[in-house]
Amino acid sequence: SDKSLRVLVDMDGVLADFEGGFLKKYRTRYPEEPYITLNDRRGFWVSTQYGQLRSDLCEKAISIWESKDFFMELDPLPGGVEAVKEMAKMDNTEVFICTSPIKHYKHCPYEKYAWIEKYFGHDFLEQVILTRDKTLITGDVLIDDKPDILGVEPKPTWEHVLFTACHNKHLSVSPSQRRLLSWYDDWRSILDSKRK
Ligand code: BVP
Repeated sequence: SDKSLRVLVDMDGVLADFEGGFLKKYRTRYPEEPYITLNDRRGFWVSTQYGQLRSDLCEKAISIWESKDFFMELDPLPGGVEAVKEMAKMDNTEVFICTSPIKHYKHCPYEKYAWIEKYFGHDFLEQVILTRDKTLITGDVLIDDKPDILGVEPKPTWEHVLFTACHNKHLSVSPSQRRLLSWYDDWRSILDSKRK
């Protein structure tokens, strides 16, 4: 039991309130356009559901998270920063924030680093992994709100624990998939169950 546990924690929808930040800025920028309440969100991709509402709303949605200051100004989700800080202080526990930047790279990667520095401090930037393919990253657990995490590696090393979000709360996931309902749920037990 002296082997380190490596925990990968997603950022958008797990630590940073992407959905809430999106809806607020979308409604401010497009006050006359229809929108989807957080309660009515279904499916991981915001752009897809807006495109289904009306085809031109897909690009309007994308314009929101491609704008300067979108990622920087996201609020932290309740309990997340505290949980990750506590996790990082535990014996035999490595924590990495593992997040996929958008391909419109003008602001997003910079602002993700700035957000992590703001809430965790400069030294925590050592723990940041930006990747578009999380299956390539080795770890014991990945806490992520995206239901399907796919990539080039067919057998990732991590167990994906689904973090509950507005878009996935109605999904019936496979019985083998574990959920973390929020950061006030028992993440310590999930970690303990993976320790060797
Ligand atoms: O950078 C985030 C936002 C973006 O995809 C990334 C998801 O990263 P992870 O949470 O998986 O690390 N994003 C993009 C779109 C549409 C693009 Br077109 C979207 O609808 N939702 C979304 O989160």
